[in-house]
Amino acid sequence: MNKKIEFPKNFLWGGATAATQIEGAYNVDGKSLSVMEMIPFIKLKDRKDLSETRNLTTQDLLDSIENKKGLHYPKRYGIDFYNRYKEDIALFKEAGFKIFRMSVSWGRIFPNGDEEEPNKKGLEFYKNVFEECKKQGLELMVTINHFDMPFPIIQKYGGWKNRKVIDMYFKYAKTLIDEFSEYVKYWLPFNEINLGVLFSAMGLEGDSNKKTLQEKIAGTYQDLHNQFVAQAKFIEYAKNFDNTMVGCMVADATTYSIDCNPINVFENQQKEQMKKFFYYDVMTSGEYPSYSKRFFKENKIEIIKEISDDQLLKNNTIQFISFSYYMSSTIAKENTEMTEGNLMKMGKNPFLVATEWGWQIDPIGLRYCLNQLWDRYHLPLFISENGIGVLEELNESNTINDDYRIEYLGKHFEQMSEAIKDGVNLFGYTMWTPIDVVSAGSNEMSKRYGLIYVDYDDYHKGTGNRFKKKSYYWFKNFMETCEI
Ligand code: P53
Repeated sequence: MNKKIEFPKNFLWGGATAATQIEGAYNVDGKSLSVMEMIPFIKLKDRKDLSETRNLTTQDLLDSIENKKGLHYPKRYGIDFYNRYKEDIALFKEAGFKIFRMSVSWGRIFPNGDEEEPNKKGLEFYKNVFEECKKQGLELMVTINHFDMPFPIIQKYGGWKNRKVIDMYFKYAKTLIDEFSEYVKYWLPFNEINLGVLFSAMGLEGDSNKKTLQEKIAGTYQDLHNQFVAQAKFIEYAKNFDNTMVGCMVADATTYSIDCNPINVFENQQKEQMKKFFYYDVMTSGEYPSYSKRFFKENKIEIIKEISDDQLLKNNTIQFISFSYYMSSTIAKENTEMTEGNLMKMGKNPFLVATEWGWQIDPIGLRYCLNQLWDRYHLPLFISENGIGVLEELNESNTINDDYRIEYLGKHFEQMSEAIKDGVNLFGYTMWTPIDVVSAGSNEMSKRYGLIYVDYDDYHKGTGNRFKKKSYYWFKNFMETCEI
């Protein structure tokens, strides 16, 4: 394209990852298994039967501990970042990153959740990683809990529905900020807090298959309330530290009404309220919005609170908003044609092209979303994930000419630049992902997002060696020239 676009000089550019998708080393130095590491790889015949990975029972999870069925659990191996972090961080720096977003694995720090003291070896690993980032001059954004609750907490305490887990989370989060405040400025208490509904189906709610849908939904909102409380406790504590900012992380995806039929337009508004604004509203205002009260009443959902919760939430709201943005979809009251995204179906939009996983690419939807969030909240915004997952193979020159990724990123950057001109206070962006990782939703290595190719297949076979893709060089050049 070769078009110059504008960004503020101090804009924070970088890349994002998550512990269970990169680290591996699932059973070393005292780490416990997290629920994410208990989901087996299932070869997708036509990439349409992802529901199989969602309907795990507690028994499936227990069987996985000793791997009774001889299955492959990709998130136990990641891309071996545990041993290769120095090489990877150097590559991120070389690409021109100013910030690196990563998550800490709870099970490395408090393997059972209820220990008195943190696991020294776990702290040591992250200290080494953070030191390395500091050496390379990378700012850090750390997700405290990126989908990976230690399984012992689910087994013994039943997961988030138990208020004891709030205290366990707080002890874990407090340990992190006590230990690492000098390295980490930006903290995200939970990744994509609005997707909890997916992971409660993966064991967080115990044997969720035995529950009715209504019971599952009600359980999810109770889990969520307890997460909001845990987050507020952390925000309260984080006020003791200078140069620290706590933000949210919501999976955002712009939705449009399928047409101008008022019934569909209103349906879209209601979906937006409960699927995204609800989360931002609670975390920015500390109150449950009025529309949610009606939703809970009509769906017979009763959230059990302690008296002090309301005040705690009110006094401890987030300082910035971060969100992931990959796609958009359409909404209709009655059935409409759907694309098959992993973990969720999305209404088709005839004006957009979808990836092989059914994620509809929509850069203008990002500008729309940025304006929406800025208008509504007037808080600094940060895009903590954005990118494209593709099936890729190294060519004979040991690289990949991923022009589609270059186009995807360039078009999104262009819209971000426009949004900033619209007046939106967007201060940073971490792409998903600087390096190929195991997919969160479909557990594949083959859904590749990286600027850097990693030589592992879906069964973790390969050398694990890293190869720069064409987009890596493009990104590096963009950092220097702002040319897309
Ligand atoms: P994968 C669904 C929709 C939007 C974001 O996802 C999502 C998901 C979960 O599948 O998750 C985020 O790997 C998440 C990352 C994840 C990334 O998006 O399923 O925060 O951990 O890898 C991409 O293609």
